[in-house]
Amino acid sequence: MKIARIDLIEIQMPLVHFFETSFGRTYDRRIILARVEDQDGNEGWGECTCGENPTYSEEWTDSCWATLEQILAPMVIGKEVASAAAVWSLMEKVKGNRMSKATLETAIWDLEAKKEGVSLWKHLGGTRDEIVSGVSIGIQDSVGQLIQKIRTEVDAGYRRIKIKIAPHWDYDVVKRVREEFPDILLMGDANSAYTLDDIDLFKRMDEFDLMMFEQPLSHDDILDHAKLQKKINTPVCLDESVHSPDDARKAVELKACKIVNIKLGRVGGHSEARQIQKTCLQAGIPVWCGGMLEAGIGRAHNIAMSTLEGFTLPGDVSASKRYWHEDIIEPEVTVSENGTIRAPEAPGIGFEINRKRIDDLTVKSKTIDPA
Ligand code: OSB
Ligand code: MG
Repeated sequence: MKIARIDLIEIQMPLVHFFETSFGRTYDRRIILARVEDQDGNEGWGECTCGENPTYSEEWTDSCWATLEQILAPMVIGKEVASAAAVWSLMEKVKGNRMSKATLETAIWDLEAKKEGVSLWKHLGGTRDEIVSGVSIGIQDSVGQLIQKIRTEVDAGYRRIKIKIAPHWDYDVVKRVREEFPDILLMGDANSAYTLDDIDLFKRMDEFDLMMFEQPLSHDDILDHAKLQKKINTPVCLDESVHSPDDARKAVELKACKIVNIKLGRVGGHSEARQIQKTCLQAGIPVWCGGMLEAGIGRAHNIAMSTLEGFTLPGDVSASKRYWHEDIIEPEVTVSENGTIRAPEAPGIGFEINRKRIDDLTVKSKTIDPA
């Protein structure tokens, strides 16, 4: 297929409720969308999963826009590509910038699946038509509020509760939550807020029987996580530290974690994600799909990836309405009362793009045509 046109679109969308992690609060999202068109007018959509600040990763909205507009889109536009799987190599000489790359790469996977008239999840090789959904609940103003939120999500059917932890919001909070909900699948995500000096705290938290501690230590560390994992019973799960198939291989070899969170954006798109999934499957490491407060297009890509073999743990992909008053896809993502999401049968990502909604939210756009 020939990449004939790329549109970059920035939308701004307020969250229904702020989302707080160890690195701060988000109230409003600034999201870059990519629409890619081939020579026959088929289209595909991707969503950049970066944040508004370089706090989760180095990439953020304005840096991704510049990288996409000035560097990556020019590398892809006008090119004849054998398949979506070949897009990664077009951008390979650019170091890092995986969220920016994933924006275009995932859009071209959607385009290719639509062109072939097949759902993206089947096109990727997915093995199940339903995925199991969990929720991620940010740091709240009080433990009472957190418990109330957890109650709402458990009652809605979500199958795993992830709470954010940070040095002012850890042992005592988890203890209260466990007392209230002794039997739920519960986990804590630290977003890199601790160091090996906190090893005793993690040992003490073993008593809460959590499914995992997600990214307890530095965003770029693997070795210290291996040291921590050796000292505690609760599985360590890596998020921020795994950017590439190579990172995953090293983490597995060093026994830095027993679980991996795969984020499509962080790892650079579907091709790279599939390699990490394969590495983990071979090593017997379960994986799950992490979320980045995505709007509907990102959510739809996450659903497709989550149908791959090895995604055996409930992921972060939850209903659109938990984040948005109105999403940018139709229908919006919904979750059944047993906490599952059905992978759609329609071609590509399987959801309609709500162009009117996108237009209403657009703050800037740029078309890249072949030179
Ligand atoms: O670490 O998983 C994370 C949101 C923003 C940045 C980092 C993370 C998160 C989440 C949100 O936990 C999960 C979701 O999208 O529901
Ligand atoms: Mg995380």
